[in-house]
Amino acid sequence: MASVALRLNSLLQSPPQHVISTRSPLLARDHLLLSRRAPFPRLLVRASSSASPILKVESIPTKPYEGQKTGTSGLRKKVKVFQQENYLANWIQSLFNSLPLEDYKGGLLVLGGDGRFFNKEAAEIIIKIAAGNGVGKILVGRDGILSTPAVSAVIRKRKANGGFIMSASHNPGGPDYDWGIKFNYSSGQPAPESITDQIYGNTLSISEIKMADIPDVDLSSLGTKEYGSFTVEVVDPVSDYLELMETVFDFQLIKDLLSRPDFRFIFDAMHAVTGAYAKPIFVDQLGANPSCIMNGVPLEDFGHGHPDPNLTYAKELVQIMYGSNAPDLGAASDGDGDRNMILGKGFFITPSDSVAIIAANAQAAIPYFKSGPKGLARSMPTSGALDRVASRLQLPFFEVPTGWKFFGNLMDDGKLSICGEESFGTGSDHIREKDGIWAVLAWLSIIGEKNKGRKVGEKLVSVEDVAMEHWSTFGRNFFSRYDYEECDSSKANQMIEYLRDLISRSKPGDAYGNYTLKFADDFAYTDPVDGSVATKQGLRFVFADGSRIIYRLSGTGSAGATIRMYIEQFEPDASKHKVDAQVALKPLIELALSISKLEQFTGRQKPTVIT
Ligand code: VG1
Ligand code: CO
Repeated sequence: MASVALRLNSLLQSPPQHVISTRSPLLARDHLLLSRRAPFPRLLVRASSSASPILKVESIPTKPYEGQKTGTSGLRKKVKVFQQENYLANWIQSLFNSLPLEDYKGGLLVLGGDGRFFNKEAAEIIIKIAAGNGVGKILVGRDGILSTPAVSAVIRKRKANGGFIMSASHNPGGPDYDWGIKFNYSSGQPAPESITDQIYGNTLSISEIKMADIPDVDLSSLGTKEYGSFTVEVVDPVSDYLELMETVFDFQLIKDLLSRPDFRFIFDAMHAVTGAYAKPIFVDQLGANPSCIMNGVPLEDFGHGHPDPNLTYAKELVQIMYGSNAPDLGAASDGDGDRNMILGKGFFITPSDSVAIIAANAQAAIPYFKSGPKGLARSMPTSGALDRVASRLQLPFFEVPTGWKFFGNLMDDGKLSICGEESFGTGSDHIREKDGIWAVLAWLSIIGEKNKGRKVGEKLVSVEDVAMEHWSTFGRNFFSRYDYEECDSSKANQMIEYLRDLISRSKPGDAYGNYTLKFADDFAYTDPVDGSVATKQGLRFVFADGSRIIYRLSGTGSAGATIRMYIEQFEPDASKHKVDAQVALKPLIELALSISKLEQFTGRQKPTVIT
């Protein structure tokens, strides 16, 4: 690979006989004519029969677009925005312009996505630009499918230089909805802000796209295609990921649970990417009944759904789990398979509790953690339930800003193995992304372990029992999040500025209703590994009894502004643990609405989603 890289390198740097300055109609026709001949790629790219391959690269002039700034997780916009001429190409080329040459020249990249509308066209654009910039090989999931955790797993297993994920995650898909692109680095983690800021800078001055003149690649069948010095390999989207899961979990333990006649499991793939993983993993490997998979076929528009596994958007599953004769464990995952929701019979596990419960039980139930987790971490707005587990298990603990990219350094440095976000994200250092299927397997392992040896007819330890037992040991952190989606941006910003000003004037000891302020701030984080600093990561009001109110603007939306309001209060008294979170938190929620004057600023009387 290295010598090919060098040759390609010098070719790309050497002038024009191999480089055509613009696309011409003649070229397009040539392209068509040639593509009917076999084997087309060799004809086009081999200048001679010698071992020295030449890939024809076009230089396409382009103009910058405004607003290609990466948010919490990748660049997300409406499909129609991405369909503008060169919009995606500009961003991809700007990415290559931002990476050090040695990170991709002659190197290996991975490409996959959640199967949403526009992925097919996007994959072809990305492949051609990767080839045009001298990438040696690209591994693509069949039909362009790879979940976000699977991309991370493939990057790590194949020692790739990085990878692209074509997904707007939990945002809806289809011609009128959202599309997105994320880039992950060589340990499989989302690109850090130092890179995404550079990409954004480059999008503002881009003038040229380097695109290889190769035909569209057929991504529907497995195998390798060579285009001179550039290779495309279409891989099975499941096998590397499944292999990894087998090393993390005790599959026999889960099989034993799933084969019990007194245990029923249901998984809602929400017509999103985990549809491709659910049957091979839960049914074929773990013996679950095929009828346990709902909405298992990935669709370009997620069946008109909003592939966000929460109580509002996964309502079909929620109805089943709260209905009569509900299964024992219900789970769902989002568009790109990195989020998860866990439900028991008529019982919702908040993601903040889920990560704490997984961490507390990991050593007993999951072979990957047989020596115990190295450390625990959560995003700032996630409840403090995990902090209590860390302190009891005497583990290093970290609080990072919202977004999975902040966990990667801690994992690479051996400081962290289990972490989570309140936004239905849970995961570990087996990869560098949150992982929906992993979380479901973790819960199946915990329930399996707790019921090991129980005879049919004996009462099983339920999801609810596990949560109650956890709360009686650690206390309960009541938590809720209110989302106000698609607010008017300027009004949402005014509210945030108003709160910033209030914070600058606040001091410890101030009274807020019945609560006494401990401190209020705008969360900033210094990465303990590389010293990088992230500021303005959420406005916090922390009270003397540990209760918290947090406000942030979402960085993943594609229209208007989404305000997120997070509320948390600790309750040590076990006799109060069964209270509904909305009831327990009512006074604090009212205080949060009044402090922020949210209704006054936005005109919204009700949130769009309550978690
Ligand atoms: C949201 C969540 C955040 C998560 C991010 C990406 O970001 O709050 O915790 O990491 O989505 O998740 P924001 O900025 O909208 O609050 V995913 O599943 O979209 O990759
Ligand atoms: Co996601």
